[in-house]
Amino acid sequence: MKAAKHVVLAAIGAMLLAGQAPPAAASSHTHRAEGVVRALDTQAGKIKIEHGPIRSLGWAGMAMVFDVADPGLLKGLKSGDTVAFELAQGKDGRFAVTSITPRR
Ligand SMILES: [Cu+2]
Repeated sequence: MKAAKHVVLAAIGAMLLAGQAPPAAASSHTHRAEGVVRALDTQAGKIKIEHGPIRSLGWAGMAMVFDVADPGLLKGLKSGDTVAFELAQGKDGRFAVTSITPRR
């Protein structure tokens, strides 16, 4: 799974940085990205986004499903919307969308 690969890569990165920064720093850091909405699940609080490269995470562009920090963030969004969004890593290592804004 692509999302799982991200978690593994993030964990490796966290280990490499362990000597210089407390692990908690990773969870409070926010990453900015842009992409196109490909699917929405407002009940489950999930969104599939075809995102461009996210340089701050070392991620290539791809389509992937993200958890949403607050299901209310999905209100008014639809498939095909171009969006700017922010990601933050939770304590469980998973990345969740913390803000999302359509660009029409
Ligand atoms: Cu991805």
